[in-house]
Amino acid sequence: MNTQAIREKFTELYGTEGAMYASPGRINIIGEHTDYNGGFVLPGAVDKGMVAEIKFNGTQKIRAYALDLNESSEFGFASDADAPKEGWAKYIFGVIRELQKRGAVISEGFDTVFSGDVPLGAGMSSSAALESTYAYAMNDMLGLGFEKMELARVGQSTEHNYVGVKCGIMDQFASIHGKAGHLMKLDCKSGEFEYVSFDPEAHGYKVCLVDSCVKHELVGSPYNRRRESCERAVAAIQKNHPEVEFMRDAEIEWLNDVIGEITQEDYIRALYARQEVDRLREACAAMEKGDYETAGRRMYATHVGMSVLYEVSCEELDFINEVARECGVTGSRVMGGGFGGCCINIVKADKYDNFVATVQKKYKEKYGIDCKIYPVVISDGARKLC
Ligand code: GAF
Repeated sequence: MNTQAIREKFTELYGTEGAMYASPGRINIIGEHTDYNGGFVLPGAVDKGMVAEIKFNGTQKIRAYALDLNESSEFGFASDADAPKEGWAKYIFGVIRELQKRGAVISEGFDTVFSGDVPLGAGMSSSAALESTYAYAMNDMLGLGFEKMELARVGQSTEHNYVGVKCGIMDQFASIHGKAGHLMKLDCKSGEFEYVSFDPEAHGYKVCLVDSCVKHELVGSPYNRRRESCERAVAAIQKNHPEVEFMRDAEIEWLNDVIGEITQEDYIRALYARQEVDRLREACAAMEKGDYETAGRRMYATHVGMSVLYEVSCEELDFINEVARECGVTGSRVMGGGFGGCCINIVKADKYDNFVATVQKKYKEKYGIDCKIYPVVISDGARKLC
């Protein structure tokens, strides 16, 4: 990441140097849209993320500079009325406000420059990386003493209350907790998680993302409507089974029992969410035995569910998924929130080069766009750089 350029800009703007913090984006092998349904997810942090240089400035203002956009923003942080106009600055503002709501005393503002190499809108959680960078940095610089999970919740609440996306916990969790060479199997209902060693190369596989370069936009988008559909299905099921808190808790028969009480759309959304909970369990069990082929079949099934039932894929991602299937890729599916972004692929090492060349060629022929390939390197989570 471009720490040199951040430092130069920081010195130019503020005439001094600050501390540098970084947080990564994430991949997710399987378990999509399960986090806010109380299910499991299987993310890992990646080698792309956000870096920020920060120094307290003795004023009541935060002066922020987004290096990649060449934009600045200056705002107070005493109340929600101080919210900045710039969309990107709302993430920093939201994190500070959410820390304050949890009792943090932030007595002065700071100067900051940040930059990132997580592709925006690719479903790799650039926004969570930004939130995690500032949440982690403030906790460290001010000695606030928040647990890592609480820092993840600070980022999630920022999305809910200052950005307008009713996201689950996966992205911020992964960005904060990431560990090189490991995935994290998180139970999003209990908050319990375990690190799972992930070394596909040792099993003869490679993992890459194919970025459709079609932008997804979660803000004010159909993402929240998917969540509301699942919540309505849960409310209907609760009349017969009050113990059901999330779709994860429901049997599919219980969902079928209320089919006449909810819309067809709510039904297929909830069905996907419940099926995905099982698919994750099956894929995890298979991968623990080194059976990537079974895990890969579950990934394809997830893609179908996300495309047909949850309707968060798009023509371009369906095309990439189909090319993957034709090339004998072991597992492939749309990753993250959807509505564009990346397909994640687990590929046998000897099929990798052909897949990459074929998908690039066919995608260009069909859509006139160069798709991007990101080899997946599972890396550490939020940290201080210097
Ligand atoms: C987005 C959200 F931010 C996550 O919480 C998660 O729901 C994901 O979409 C889908 O699994 O990245």
